[in-house]
Amino acid sequence: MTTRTFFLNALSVGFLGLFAWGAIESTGPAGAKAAQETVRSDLGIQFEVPEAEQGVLRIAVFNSPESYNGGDPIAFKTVPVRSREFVTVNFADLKAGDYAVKVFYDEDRDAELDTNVVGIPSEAYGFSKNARSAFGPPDWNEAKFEFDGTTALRPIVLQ
Ligand SMILES: [Ca+2]
Repeated sequence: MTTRTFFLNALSVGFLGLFAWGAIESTGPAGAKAAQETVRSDLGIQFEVPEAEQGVLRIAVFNSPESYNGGDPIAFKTVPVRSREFVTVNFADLKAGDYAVKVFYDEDRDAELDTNVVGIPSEAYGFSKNARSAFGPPDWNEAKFEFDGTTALRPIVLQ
């Protein structure tokens, strides 16, 4: 195996692992209970969607490095997008703390981040803080942001 092949395989695994939550059924926040505390908070995430046609945005919110690195998100949503547009998705009742967001635009609605033959994503994706890494997905420290538990709007540009 050449160094290049190894690198590309590692990159592919990194992306697939990081977006593995995409197949989770969109039934609301993970572990959500019917009765919630009365404190209202609202984390809005605004997306600039490229070349949208019939796909869906699959958005996941993580609150720890462990959940971010292949664990379950604390909240996730699936949002249909039918035209090129700005889309704002709100996540309610998140406590103050550090969060990171992953999103991809699932054009073919197969619940997976499609990749090309060398493992590079062929569907648009993004991370909070618009974190980017030249060598695969950005890590938690690059994508995390502090949410104060009231209201906030975080823009993410999909690329
Ligand atoms: Ca897909």
